[in-house]
Amino acid sequence: MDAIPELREKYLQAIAAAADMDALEALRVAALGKKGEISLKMRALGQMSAEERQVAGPALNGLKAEIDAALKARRAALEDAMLEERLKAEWLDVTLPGRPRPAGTIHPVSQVMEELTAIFADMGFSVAEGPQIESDWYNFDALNIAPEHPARQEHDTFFMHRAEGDNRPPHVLRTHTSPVQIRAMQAQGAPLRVIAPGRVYRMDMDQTHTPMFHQVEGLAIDRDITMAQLKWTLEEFCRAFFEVDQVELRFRASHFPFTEPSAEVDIRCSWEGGQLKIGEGNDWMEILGSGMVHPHVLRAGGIDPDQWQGFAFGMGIDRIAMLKYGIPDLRAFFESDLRWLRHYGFAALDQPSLAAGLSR
Ligand code: 2NL
Repeated sequence: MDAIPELREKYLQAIAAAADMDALEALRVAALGKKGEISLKMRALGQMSAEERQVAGPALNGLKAEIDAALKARRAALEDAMLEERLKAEWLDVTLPGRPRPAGTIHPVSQVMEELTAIFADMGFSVAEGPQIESDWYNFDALNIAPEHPARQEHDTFFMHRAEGDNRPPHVLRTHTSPVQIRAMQAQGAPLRVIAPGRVYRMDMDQTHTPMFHQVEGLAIDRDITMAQLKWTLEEFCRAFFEVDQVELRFRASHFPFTEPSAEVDIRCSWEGGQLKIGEGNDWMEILGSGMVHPHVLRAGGIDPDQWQGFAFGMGIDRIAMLKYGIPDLRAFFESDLRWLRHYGFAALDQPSLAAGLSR
């Protein structure tokens, strides 16, 4: 076995050179463990003479203390180095700007649907929804549209394919959201105040028409509903929707199968330098159709026309979105062009509510 100075030299050198905690622990065991070199030497003190012991004892104790201290110092140094390493690896600049996340936008049609829903909700209308594939009864017959009516013909309406021998009634892609209101009448009876916003389909495709577009219809039924209330409701809607203090509406006599009398509604506006202003000027722009619900239609909805009457109206959502937000081309609405969506889309947190000041 080595003498004390050799042991001292050997362990102090090895400890100083230990590369990690495992190597250090192995050295501790080799020197000071139960069967470690220094422990064995201490055990051997018993066999020595008193004189020998007096020299060897303190020397061994001193060596043990020295090695203990060297182990502790090396452990601390290794721990420091490890921490230093980690800090280097996990370094983080908290002043860097956040990474941009791709965020979608709200389509102008969705935005406008939310806006008009909030406005009509404030006037006591609830939202009704229904299927986009309808029987021809709900889409036409119930609305007093005769079988010979041109709107029914193949060139306007998308008919669902039917296999030979299928005897179910013909079904169509709804050409307006009126059938939703027929269903609302049947399900809820009178009195009733609903709007029906949604997708509708007509076989039409040019600069200003797409085969799918969006419509909102409204229906108010009570014992003594009048056209004056229709006019007030529409004025109030236009004031809130277009965010102007003054609006003026003009009713022009018209004809729809489902209303009698019927009126097309124009709004006072001006077009100057390609800029539309609502509520002022000397132009009139048609924005919707309306009228008093035809007795046949009330009856189809299960409502007695001798007890109840109502007004109804319908307008194109895509068109009023274009007017309000100055969007020039209808067809771009449905092309899913990301640049268009980013330009005309709305932030998800920019949702309308009357409390947020939509109405005035
Ligand atoms: C237009 C004209 C209109 C209606 C829709 C309707 C619905 C029921 C009963 C009676 Cl359930 N009428 N809807 C009434 C008048 C006009 O739409 O030009 N739309 C874009």
